Amino acid sequence: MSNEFKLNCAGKMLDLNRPRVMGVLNVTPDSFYQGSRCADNWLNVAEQMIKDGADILDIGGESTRPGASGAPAQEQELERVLPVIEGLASRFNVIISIDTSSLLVMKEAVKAGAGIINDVRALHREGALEAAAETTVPIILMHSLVDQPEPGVVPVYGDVVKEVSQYLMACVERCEKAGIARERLILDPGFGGGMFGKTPVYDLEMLKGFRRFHEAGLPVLAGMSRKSFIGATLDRDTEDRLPGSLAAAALAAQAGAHIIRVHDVRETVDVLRLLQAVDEA
Ligand code: 7PM
Repeated sequence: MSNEFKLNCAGKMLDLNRPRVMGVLNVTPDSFYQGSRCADNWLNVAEQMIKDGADILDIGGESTRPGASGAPAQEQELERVLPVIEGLASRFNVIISIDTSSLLVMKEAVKAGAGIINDVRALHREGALEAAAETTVPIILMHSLVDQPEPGVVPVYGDVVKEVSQYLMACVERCEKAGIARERLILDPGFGGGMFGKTPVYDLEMLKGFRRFHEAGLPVLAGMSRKSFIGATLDRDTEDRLPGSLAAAALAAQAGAHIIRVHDVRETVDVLRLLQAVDEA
Protein backbone atom coordinates (compact mmCIF):
# COMPACT_ATOMS: atom_id res chain seq x y z
CA MET A 1 0.00 0.00 0.00
CA SER A 2 1.23 3.48 -0.79
CA ASN A 3 -0.42 4.81 2.35
CA GLU A 4 1.63 4.48 5.49
CA PHE A 5 -0.21 4.48 8.76
CA LYS A 6 1.20 4.84 12.23
CA LEU A 7 -1.28 4.97 15.07
CA ASN A 8 -0.74 6.04 18.64
CA CYS A 9 -2.47 3.44 20.81
CA ALA A 10 -2.36 5.01 24.26
CA GLY A 11 1.38 5.58 24.01
CA LYS A 12 2.28 2.43 22.06
CA MET A 13 2.90 2.98 18.36
CA LEU A 14 1.18 0.65 15.89
CA ASP A 15 3.10 0.76 12.62
CA LEU A 16 0.94 -0.58 9.80
CA ASN A 17 3.73 -0.67 7.19
CA ARG A 18 3.19 -4.45 7.19
CA PRO A 19 0.11 -6.48 8.14
CA ARG A 20 -0.32 -6.95 11.88
CA VAL A 21 -2.00 -9.77 13.75
CA MET A 22 -4.75 -9.19 16.30
CA GLY A 23 -5.33 -12.22 18.53
CA VAL A 24 -8.86 -12.83 19.80
CA LEU A 25 -9.10 -13.26 23.56
CA ASN A 26 -12.65 -14.08 24.56
CA VAL A 27 -13.42 -13.76 28.23
CA THR A 28 -17.05 -14.74 27.78
CA PRO A 29 -18.37 -18.10 28.89
CA ASP A 30 -20.09 -18.57 25.48
CA SER A 31 -17.90 -17.79 22.46
CA PHE A 32 -18.75 -19.69 19.27
CA TYR A 33 -15.27 -21.09 18.88
CA GLN A 34 -14.18 -23.06 21.90
CA GLY A 35 -10.48 -22.63 21.14
CA SER A 36 -10.68 -18.90 21.84
CA ARG A 37 -12.65 -19.13 25.09
CA CYS A 38 -10.50 -18.48 28.11
CA ALA A 39 -12.52 -17.22 31.06
CA ASP A 40 -10.07 -18.61 33.65
CA ASN A 41 -7.04 -19.19 31.48
CA TRP A 42 -6.64 -15.76 29.87
CA LEU A 43 -3.19 -15.04 31.24
CA ASN A 44 -1.64 -18.19 29.74
CA VAL A 45 -3.50 -17.77 26.46
CA ALA A 46 -2.41 -14.13 26.19
CA GLU A 47 1.19 -14.93 26.99
CA GLN A 48 1.25 -17.62 24.31
CA MET A 49 -0.31 -15.30 21.71
CA ILE A 50 2.34 -12.68 22.46
CA LYS A 51 5.11 -15.28 22.13
CA ASP A 52 3.54 -16.39 18.86
CA GLY A 53 3.80 -12.86 17.50
CA ALA A 54 0.49 -11.12 18.12
CA ASP A 55 0.77 -7.34 17.81
CA ILE A 56 -2.63 -6.65 19.35
CA LEU A 57 -4.84 -8.62 21.74
CA ASP A 58 -8.58 -8.07 21.30
CA ILE A 59 -10.44 -8.52 24.57
CA GLY A 60 -14.15 -9.32 24.28
CA GLY A 61 -16.54 -9.76 27.18
CA GLU A 62 -19.97 -9.27 25.66
CA SER A 63 -21.98 -12.42 26.38
CA THR A 64 -23.96 -13.04 23.18
CA ARG A 65 -23.55 -10.89 20.11
CA PRO A 66 -27.22 -10.04 19.56
CA GLY A 67 -29.00 -8.23 22.41
CA ALA A 68 -27.41 -7.77 25.86
CA SER A 69 -27.29 -3.98 25.88
CA GLY A 70 -28.92 -3.03 29.21
CA ALA A 71 -27.10 -1.51 32.18
CA PRO A 72 -26.72 -4.83 34.08
CA ALA A 73 -25.26 -6.47 30.96
CA GLN A 74 -22.76 -3.62 30.59
CA GLU A 75 -21.75 -3.92 34.25
CA GLN A 76 -21.22 -7.65 33.82
CA GLU A 77 -19.19 -7.12 30.65
CA LEU A 78 -17.05 -4.60 32.53
CA GLU A 79 -16.52 -7.03 35.41
CA ARG A 80 -15.24 -9.61 32.94
CA VAL A 81 -12.88 -7.47 30.88
CA LEU A 82 -11.45 -4.98 33.37
CA PRO A 83 -9.28 -7.41 35.39
CA VAL A 84 -7.98 -8.84 32.12
CA ILE A 85 -7.04 -5.44 30.69
CA GLU A 86 -5.40 -4.40 33.96
CA GLY A 87 -3.56 -7.70 34.21
CA LEU A 88 -2.27 -7.57 30.65
CA ALA A 89 -1.36 -3.87 30.76
CA SER A 90 0.73 -4.41 33.91
CA ARG A 91 2.60 -7.44 32.55
CA PHE A 92 3.07 -7.04 28.80
CA ASN A 93 3.96 -4.42 26.26
CA VAL A 94 1.30 -5.60 23.78
CA ILE A 95 -1.38 -3.28 22.41
CA ILE A 96 -4.76 -4.08 23.95
CA SER A 97 -7.96 -3.57 22.03
CA ILE A 98 -11.36 -3.67 23.68
CA ASP A 99 -14.13 -5.36 21.68
CA THR A 100 -17.20 -3.55 22.94
CA SER A 101 -20.17 -1.43 21.94
CA SER A 102 -20.80 -0.21 25.50
CA LEU A 103 -19.89 3.36 26.43
CA LEU A 104 -19.21 2.32 30.01
CA VAL A 105 -16.82 -0.45 28.95
CA MET A 106 -15.04 1.82 26.41
CA LYS A 107 -14.36 4.52 28.98
CA GLU A 108 -13.18 2.20 31.74
CA ALA A 109 -11.15 -0.03 29.42
CA VAL A 110 -9.19 2.92 28.04
CA LYS A 111 -8.56 4.19 31.60
CA ALA A 112 -7.23 0.72 32.46
CA GLY A 113 -4.80 0.65 29.53
CA ALA A 114 -6.66 -0.37 26.37
CA GLY A 115 -5.10 1.29 23.32
CA ILE A 116 -7.78 0.57 20.68
CA ILE A 117 -11.60 0.59 20.74
CA ASN A 118 -13.05 -2.16 18.52
CA ASP A 119 -16.77 -1.62 18.02
CA VAL A 120 -18.70 -4.01 15.76
CA ARG A 121 -21.57 -1.50 15.97
CA ALA A 122 -19.41 1.38 14.73
CA LEU A 123 -20.31 3.62 17.71
CA HIS A 124 -24.05 3.39 17.10
CA ARG A 125 -25.12 2.49 20.64
CA GLU A 126 -26.45 5.40 22.62
CA GLY A 127 -23.61 7.49 24.03
CA ALA A 128 -20.85 5.45 22.37
CA LEU A 129 -19.88 8.15 19.85
CA GLU A 130 -19.46 10.72 22.61
CA ALA A 131 -17.64 8.28 24.89
CA ALA A 132 -15.17 7.39 22.14
CA ALA A 133 -14.67 11.07 21.30
CA GLU A 134 -13.59 11.69 24.90
CA THR A 135 -10.73 9.23 24.50
CA THR A 136 -7.70 9.63 22.21
CA VAL A 137 -7.21 6.02 21.10
CA PRO A 138 -7.75 4.59 17.58
CA ILE A 139 -11.21 3.19 16.83
CA ILE A 140 -12.19 0.25 14.61
CA LEU A 141 -15.46 0.95 12.80
CA MET A 142 -17.11 -2.23 11.55
CA HIS A 143 -19.99 -2.57 9.12
CA SER A 144 -23.00 -4.50 10.42
CA LEU A 145 -26.76 -4.32 10.27
CA VAL A 146 -27.24 -2.37 13.55
CA ASP A 147 -27.80 0.86 11.75
CA GLN A 148 -30.09 -0.58 9.05
CA PRO A 149 -33.85 -0.01 8.88
CA GLU A 150 -34.51 -3.75 9.48
CA PRO A 151 -31.53 -5.16 11.40
CA GLY A 152 -32.81 -8.74 11.19
CA VAL A 153 -32.98 -8.84 7.41
CA VAL A 154 -29.91 -9.38 5.21
CA PRO A 155 -30.05 -6.68 2.52
CA VAL A 156 -29.70 -7.53 -1.16
CA TYR A 157 -26.47 -5.92 -2.34
CA GLY A 158 -25.65 -5.19 -5.95
CA ASP A 159 -22.00 -4.41 -5.28
CA VAL A 160 -21.39 -5.39 -1.65
CA VAL A 161 -17.90 -3.85 -1.51
CA LYS A 162 -19.19 -0.53 -2.78
CA GLU A 163 -22.19 -0.43 -0.46
CA VAL A 164 -20.26 -1.48 2.64
CA SER A 165 -17.55 1.10 1.79
CA GLN A 166 -20.17 3.81 1.45
CA TYR A 167 -21.61 2.93 4.85
CA LEU A 168 -18.15 3.02 6.43
CA MET A 169 -17.38 6.39 4.85
CA ALA A 170 -20.63 7.73 6.32
CA CYS A 171 -19.47 6.43 9.72
CA VAL A 172 -16.16 8.23 9.26
CA GLU A 173 -18.00 11.46 8.55
CA ARG A 174 -20.21 10.97 11.60
CA CYS A 175 -17.10 10.47 13.75
CA GLU A 176 -15.42 13.57 12.34
CA LYS A 177 -18.53 15.63 13.15
CA ALA A 178 -18.32 14.34 16.73
CA GLY A 179 -14.72 15.55 16.97
CA ILE A 180 -12.94 12.26 16.30
CA ALA A 181 -9.97 12.83 13.99
CA ARG A 182 -10.00 10.76 10.82
CA GLU A 183 -6.43 9.70 11.62
CA ARG A 184 -7.79 7.66 14.54
CA LEU A 185 -10.06 5.47 12.42
CA ILE A 186 -9.64 1.92 11.13
CA LEU A 187 -12.27 0.41 8.80
CA ASP A 188 -13.63 -3.14 8.84
CA PRO A 189 -16.20 -4.53 6.37
CA GLY A 190 -17.47 -7.02 8.97
CA PHE A 191 -17.26 -10.51 7.50
CA GLY A 192 -19.88 -12.94 8.76
CA GLY A 193 -23.56 -13.64 9.21
CA GLY A 194 -25.91 -12.79 12.04
CA MET A 195 -25.89 -9.11 12.88
CA PHE A 196 -22.83 -8.69 10.63
CA GLY A 197 -25.33 -9.25 7.84
CA LYS A 198 -23.35 -11.07 5.16
CA THR A 199 -24.17 -14.31 3.38
CA PRO A 200 -21.22 -16.60 2.50
CA VAL A 201 -21.37 -15.32 -1.09
CA TYR A 202 -21.13 -11.68 0.07
CA ASP A 203 -18.17 -12.63 2.26
CA LEU A 204 -16.41 -14.22 -0.72
CA GLU A 205 -17.15 -11.17 -2.86
CA MET A 206 -15.75 -8.88 -0.15
CA LEU A 207 -12.57 -10.94 0.08
CA LYS A 208 -12.22 -10.99 -3.72
CA GLY A 209 -12.67 -7.22 -3.93
CA PHE A 210 -10.86 -6.43 -0.69
CA ARG A 211 -8.45 -3.93 -2.30
CA ARG A 212 -11.35 -1.58 -2.95
CA PHE A 213 -11.83 -1.05 0.80
CA HIS A 214 -8.67 1.09 0.68
CA GLU A 215 -10.40 3.80 -1.31
CA ALA A 216 -11.22 5.80 1.83
CA GLY A 217 -7.49 6.12 2.49
CA LEU A 218 -7.72 4.55 5.96
CA PRO A 219 -6.27 1.37 7.44
CA VAL A 220 -8.46 -1.71 6.97
CA LEU A 221 -8.97 -4.74 9.22
CA ALA A 222 -10.09 -8.20 8.08
CA GLY A 223 -11.81 -10.50 10.60
CA MET A 224 -12.53 -13.81 8.92
CA SER A 225 -11.05 -16.36 11.33
CA ARG A 226 -13.15 -19.55 11.41
CA LYS A 227 -16.25 -17.69 10.26
CA SER A 228 -19.23 -19.40 8.70
CA PHE A 229 -18.45 -18.53 5.05
CA ILE A 230 -15.34 -20.69 5.39
CA GLY A 231 -17.45 -23.47 6.88
CA ALA A 232 -20.11 -23.09 4.18
CA THR A 233 -17.57 -23.03 1.34
CA LEU A 234 -15.55 -26.01 2.57
CA ASP A 235 -18.27 -27.87 4.49
CA ARG A 236 -16.26 -27.76 7.71
CA ASP A 237 -17.21 -27.26 11.37
CA THR A 238 -15.54 -24.45 13.35
CA GLU A 239 -12.77 -26.75 14.65
CA ASP A 240 -11.79 -27.66 11.06
CA ARG A 241 -11.64 -24.16 9.58
CA LEU A 242 -7.99 -23.33 10.23
CA PRO A 243 -6.66 -24.10 6.71
CA GLY A 244 -9.48 -22.07 5.15
CA SER A 245 -8.86 -19.25 7.62
CA LEU A 246 -5.17 -19.18 6.73
CA ALA A 247 -5.93 -19.02 3.01
CA ALA A 248 -8.31 -16.14 3.68
CA ALA A 249 -5.69 -14.36 5.80
CA ALA A 250 -3.09 -14.74 3.04
CA LEU A 251 -5.47 -13.31 0.44
CA ALA A 252 -6.43 -10.38 2.67
CA ALA A 253 -2.78 -9.62 3.42
CA GLN A 254 -1.98 -9.67 -0.30
CA ALA A 255 -4.90 -7.33 -0.84
CA GLY A 256 -3.33 -4.88 1.59
CA ALA A 257 -5.22 -5.58 4.84
CA HIS A 258 -3.43 -3.76 7.66
CA ILE A 259 -4.72 -5.88 10.55
CA ILE A 260 -5.87 -9.51 10.49
CA ARG A 261 -8.06 -10.55 13.45
CA VAL A 262 -7.57 -14.24 14.24
CA HIS A 263 -7.95 -17.02 16.79
CA ASP A 264 -4.82 -18.86 15.61
CA VAL A 265 -1.95 -16.43 16.04
CA ARG A 266 1.04 -18.71 15.53
CA GLU A 267 -0.21 -20.16 12.23
CA THR A 268 -1.29 -16.77 10.87
CA VAL A 269 2.03 -15.17 11.79
CA ASP A 270 3.81 -17.92 9.83
CA VAL A 271 1.65 -17.22 6.78
CA LEU A 272 2.47 -13.52 6.97
CA ARG A 273 6.17 -14.21 7.47
CA LEU A 274 6.22 -16.35 4.37
CA LEU A 275 4.46 -13.65 2.33
CA GLN A 276 6.96 -11.10 3.58
CA ALA A 277 9.89 -13.35 2.66
CA VAL A 278 8.49 -13.65 -0.87
CA ASP A 279 8.10 -9.86 -1.06
CA GLU A 280 11.70 -9.41 -0.05
CA ALA A 281 13.10 -12.10 -2.36
C1 7PM B 1 -20.67 -14.88 17.19
C2 7PM B 1 -20.74 -14.12 16.05
C3 7PM B 1 -19.50 -14.95 17.91
C4 7PM B 1 -19.65 -13.42 15.62
C5 7PM B 1 -18.40 -14.26 17.48
C6 7PM B 1 -18.47 -13.50 16.35
C7 7PM B 1 -15.18 -9.27 14.37
C8 7PM B 1 -15.04 -8.49 15.51
C9 7PM B 1 -16.04 -10.32 16.01
C10 7PM B 1 -14.71 -8.77 13.13
C11 7PM B 1 -14.05 -6.81 14.33
C12 7PM B 1 -16.11 -13.65 15.58
C13 7PM B 1 -17.30 -12.74 15.85
N1 7PM B 1 -15.80 -10.42 14.71
N2 7PM B 1 -14.47 -7.28 15.50
N3 7PM B 1 -15.58 -9.17 16.53
N4 7PM B 1 -14.16 -7.52 13.17
N5 7PM B 1 -13.49 -5.60 14.28
O1 7PM B 1 -16.31 -14.52 14.71
O2 7PM B 1 -14.82 -9.36 12.04
O3 7PM B 1 -15.06 -13.52 16.18
S1 7PM B 1 -16.88 -11.46 16.97
